[in-house]
Amino acid sequence: MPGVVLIGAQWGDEGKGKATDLLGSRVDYVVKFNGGNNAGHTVVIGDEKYALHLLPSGILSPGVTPVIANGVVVDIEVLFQELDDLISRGVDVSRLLVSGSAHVIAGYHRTMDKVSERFLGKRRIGTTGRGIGPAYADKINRVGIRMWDLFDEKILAEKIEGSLDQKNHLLVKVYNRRAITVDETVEELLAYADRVKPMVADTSLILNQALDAGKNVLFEGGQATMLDVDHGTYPFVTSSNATAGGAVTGSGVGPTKISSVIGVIKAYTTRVGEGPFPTELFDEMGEYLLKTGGEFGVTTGRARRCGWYDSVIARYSSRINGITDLVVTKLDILTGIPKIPVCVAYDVDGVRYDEMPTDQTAFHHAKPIYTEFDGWTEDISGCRTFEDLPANAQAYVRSLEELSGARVSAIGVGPSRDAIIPLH
Ligand code: 2SA
Ligand code: GDP
Ligand code: MG
Repeated sequence: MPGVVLIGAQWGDEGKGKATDLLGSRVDYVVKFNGGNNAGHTVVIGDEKYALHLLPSGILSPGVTPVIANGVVVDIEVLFQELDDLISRGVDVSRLLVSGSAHVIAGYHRTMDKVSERFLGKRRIGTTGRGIGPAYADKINRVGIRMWDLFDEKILAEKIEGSLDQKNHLLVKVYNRRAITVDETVEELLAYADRVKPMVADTSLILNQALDAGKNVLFEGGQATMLDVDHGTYPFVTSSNATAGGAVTGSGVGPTKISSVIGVIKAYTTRVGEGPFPTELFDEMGEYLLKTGGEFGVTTGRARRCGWYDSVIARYSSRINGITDLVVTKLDILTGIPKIPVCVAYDVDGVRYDEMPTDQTAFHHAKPIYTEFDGWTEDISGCRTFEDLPANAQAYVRSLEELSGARVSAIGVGPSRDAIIPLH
C-alpha cells in the first residue's frame, strides 16, 4: 500500500475478483480503471456467490469506496441493474463514485459490436457483444459521449448526432439494418441521468487527495495482460489497457503513487474468445480442466478454452506490468493429475524462444516446450499454510515462481474467501 495495482497476468478469469475481495478489508478505495461490463468477476462469500461486471469487486467490502474511473466505459442501464441486484441482497452501494470523464456505452455501440462481429465472420474476435470496442473506438475518434454530457440535453443530442452519422451510414448501407435515431438514443441515456448524477465526480482529484492523506487505494484491472490492446495478442484483444499502466491513465493518478503490482495468475491457463493460445489442450485433459475448473464465462456463459501453465506468458506479464507479487489461483484444480506439464519456452519453426515473440506470426506458430512436474492426490482445499501442502504441490509452486519472474505471495486453493494460503 498505499497505491496497489491488481491485474490479470494471462487471458483473464484468473480470479481477480476474489483477490480484490481479499484485499478489501485493508483498502479504502477500489478503483476500476479499464473495460466495462465485458468483465465477469466471481466472489464467493460464505454461501453467497456474487457475479460482478461493471462494478469493482471491492464494492462487497464494507467501508470501501468503490470508484468507476475515467478509463472505464459505462453502460448505465447495466450499472443500475447491478446496483439494484446488490441492494436487494443487502449490500451497501451508497459510496459508489463514477468519473464524469468515463465514456458511456449506448445501444448503438452494442449494435455495432454485434453486427461487426457477424460481418467479420472467420476473422471475428469473439467479443462479449457488450459494445466495448465501439465505445472505445468512439473515444479515440473523439465522438464519444462522457458521463458529464448526460447533464446537458442539448450537448448530449449534438454529440449523439455526431457519433451516429457514420454509424448509420454503415448500418444502412453495409449491414442492411435500420438507422438509429438521435431521439431514441437521447431518451435511452437520459432515463438514468438523474439517478447517476449524485455519483458523478472528479474521481482523479478524490483519489489523489486520498493517496496524499495516506489512504490505501487498490486499482483493479479488468480482462488481462494478453488481452491488452497494446501488449496482448492483437487483434484478438479487448479495446483497453488492461495492464498496470492502464491504472495510471485510466484513473488520473501518477505512476509515483503506485507502490506494488499484484499479478493474478491461474495454475493453468484459460482463454475465452478467438486468438492464439500455445498451450491449449484439445484432448480429454482440456475437457477435464474445463469441467473441474468450472471454466465458463461469467458474463456470456461461454466455455473457456483450457491449457497448461505458460511461463513464457508469466515472464512477459511480470515484465510488462512490473509485477511485484503473484497470486497463483486454482491450484486445487490440478489435484489428481499425475504429471503436470508447464510450458518453459516456445519452439517457433525450429527456433527456441524463451521470451514472448513480438511478431504475431511467430506467436501463432509457437509450439510449447514442456517440463513435467509430479502431481499430488491429496485434497488441498483445506490447506491454509504452505507447509500444509503436499511436497509435490509445494515443488510445483516453487517451480512456477522460479520460471515466472516474480515472487508468489499467495496461493488459491478454492473459490471461497478463506481458501487462500498467504506467503508474504
Ligand atoms: P470485448 O467484448 O470487446 O472486450 O472482447 C474482446 C476480447 O476480450 C475477451 N474478454 C474476456 N476474456 C475473459 N473474460 C472476460 N470476461 C468474462 C468472464 C467473459 C465471458 O469473466 O468470464 O463471460 O465470456 C472477458 N471480457 C472480454 C473476449 O473474449 C474477446 O476475446
Ligand atoms: P476474474 O475475472 O479474474 O475475476 O475471474 P472469474 O471470476 O471470471 O473466474 C475465476 C473463477 O475461479 C471464479 O469462479 C472464482 O470463484 C474461481 N476461483 C478463484 N480462485 C480460485 C481458487 O483458488 N480455486 C478454485 N477452485 N476456484 C477459484
Ligand atoms: Mg472473469
